[in-house]
Amino acid sequence: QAVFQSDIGALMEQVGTGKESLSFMKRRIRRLAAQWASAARRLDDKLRNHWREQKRILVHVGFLTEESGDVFSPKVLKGGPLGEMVQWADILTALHVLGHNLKISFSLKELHGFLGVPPGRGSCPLTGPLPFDLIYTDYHGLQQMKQLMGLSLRKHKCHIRVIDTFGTEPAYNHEEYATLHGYRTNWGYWNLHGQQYMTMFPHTPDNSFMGFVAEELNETERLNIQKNKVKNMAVVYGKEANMWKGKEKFLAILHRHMEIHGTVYYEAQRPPEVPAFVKNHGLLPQQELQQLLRKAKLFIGFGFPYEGPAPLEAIANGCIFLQPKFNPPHSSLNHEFFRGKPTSREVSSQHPYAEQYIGRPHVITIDFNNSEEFDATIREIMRINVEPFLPYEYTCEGMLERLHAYIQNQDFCSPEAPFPPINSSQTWLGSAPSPFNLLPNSRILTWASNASSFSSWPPLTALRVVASLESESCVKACQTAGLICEPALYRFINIRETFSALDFQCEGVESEKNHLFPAFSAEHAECSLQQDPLLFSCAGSSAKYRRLCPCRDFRNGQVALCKDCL
Ligand code: U2F
Repeated sequence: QAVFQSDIGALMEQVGTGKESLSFMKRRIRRLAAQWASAARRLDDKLRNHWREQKRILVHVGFLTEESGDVFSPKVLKGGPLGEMVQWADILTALHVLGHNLKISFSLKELHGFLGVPPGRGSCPLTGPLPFDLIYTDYHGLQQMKQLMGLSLRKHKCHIRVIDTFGTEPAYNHEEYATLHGYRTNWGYWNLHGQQYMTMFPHTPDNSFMGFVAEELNETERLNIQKNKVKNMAVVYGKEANMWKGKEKFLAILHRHMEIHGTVYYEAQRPPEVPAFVKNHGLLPQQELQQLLRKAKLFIGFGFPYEGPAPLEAIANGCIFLQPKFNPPHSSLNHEFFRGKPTSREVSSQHPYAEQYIGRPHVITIDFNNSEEFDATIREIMRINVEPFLPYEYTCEGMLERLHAYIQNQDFCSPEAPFPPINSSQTWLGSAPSPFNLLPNSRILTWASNASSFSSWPPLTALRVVASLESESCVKACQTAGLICEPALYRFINIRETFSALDFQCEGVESEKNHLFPAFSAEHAECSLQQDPLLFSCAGSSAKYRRLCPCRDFRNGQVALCKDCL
C-alpha cells in the first residue's frame, strides 16, 4: 500500500548535487513542498477508500546525463530552457509524495547500478526480472537503455514511460509504418503504445498528459494581487535576447501605453540588445519572477518559446497573456523548430493550450501584424480586471490525482484480452445484433448495457462513438461533440457493426495498416478496419475518409480523466 508522504528530505538527498540543473530542481522542490503537502492531504481525503499499490519506480533523466552531452545544465543560469527542469522536478516530487518506492538516476553509472547490469561491458541482456514496475525516462534515456540492455529491452518496454515535451503521434512511433510512409524522424519509431509517451501539455490525446504545476495562491495573496496590480506594467516573455529580435515595432506600440519589463539574461560586460526603454531585470530566480508577475498586468509573448510553463505562471498570478496567432499554423512541415519532431500537430499560436483551454479574459490571441488591433488590445487589457486563474490540472492536487490514476490503471504489459466476442473478421458475436445504442437525437453511439463486463480503462461506459467529417481528425470530431478522443477505446469500435450502427452502407470491408482506420470512404462505399492496434490514432485526417472515433467525457479542469476514471 502506498502512503502519502509530505516530508521531502529523502527526495532532496536522492536528487544529489554538483550541477546547476540539479540545484534549480532542488530549489523548486523545496519552495513548493508545502503546497504539495496540502494537496496530498486533500487528495488523500478524496481517495479515502482506494487501495493504492506501492510501485517500484525508476526515474532516469536521460537529457541531463553527461553521456548525452547535457547541453541544458550549463545554460540554467544563462537563459536556456528551464521548462523541462520544471517538469522533471514536479514529476519527482509527485511520485515521492504519492508514496512510491523511488530510485533516481542522472548518469549511466547510476542506471547500470539500478538495473543490476555491470558497468563497462557494453550491451548486456537483463536476464532476470526487471527490478522496477515503472521506468520514467526521456528519448535520450530510452536510447541509453537500449544500448545497455540490448534486445532484452523489448521484453521490458511495456514498463517504460517516456517524458516527451511536444508529443509523438502513432504514425511516427510505428517503425515499419513510419519507414514506409515517410514518418521517420530522429526520435520516433520505438513501437511503444502511444499513451506511454507523456507530454507537457495535453497536446494530443494519443499520448498521456503528464504536465507540471504552477504556484497556487492563498486568499490573502489573491487579495493582495488584486490590490497591487499596476495597470500599465507589462512583462515580456523571453529570457534570451534573440527572442526579442525583430520585435521593435510591437515594443514601440506597447511602450506608448505601458512600462515594459524583461527578464533577459546578460553578462555584465555585454548588456542584452533590448531597447533602452525596457527595464530589464536579468534572468530572475523563479521566486522573484513570480513577484514581478504579481504586479504586472500584461505578460506578452512574441512567438517564441513555444508552449512553455511561464504563461501559466503569469495567468496564475493575475496577468493577462497576450500572444500572436500563427496563420498558417507552425508545424514540423513548415518550421525549423519543429522539424524532425515526431508529430505533425499544428501549433495555432505561441501557446495553444492557453489559447484553447483557457482563453479570454486571461488569454488573448491576435494577429500581431495588424497594428491597429494590437494597439486596441493593449488599451483593452489596461481597462479590464482579471482574477488569477490556474486550471485544476496544473495544481499539485490535479497532478497528483492524474498521476495516481495513470499509475494504478494504465497497463501496457498484460496481453490485451482479445476483445470478445468477435471473430477473426472483426464481427460482433454477442447476443444482441449490435453492441451499440444510438443516443437519442444525435449521431453518437454508446456501448449497450453489458459495458461493465469488459475490462478497460477508461471504462467502456465512457465510450461515445462519433464519425468524423471528411478531412477531419478524431481529435477535432470529438472536440466538436464536446468530448475528447480516447485511443484506449479504439479496440471496441474496430468492428463491422460500428459502420452499420452509424448508417454507413459498406460495399466491402477490408482490414489494413493505416493510421486513419477504422474509416469509411464515401467515394467507394468502402469500410476499412485497423489491422495493427499500435496504429490506432486520434491524430490524422484525409479528404478521402470519414473516420470512426472513440470519444469520451472528461472532468472539469482535468481533461486526462473521464468522469468514471477515478
Ligand atoms: C519552453 O522552455 P522555456 O524554459 O524557455 O520556458 P519558459 O516558459 O520560458 O519558462 C520556464 C521556466 O523558467 C522560469 C519560469 C518558468 O517556470 O518560472 N523563469 C525563471 O526562473 N526566471 C526568469 O527570469 C524567467 C523564467 C518549454 F518549456 C520547453 O519545453 C521548450 O523546449 C522551449 C522551446 O519551445 O520552450
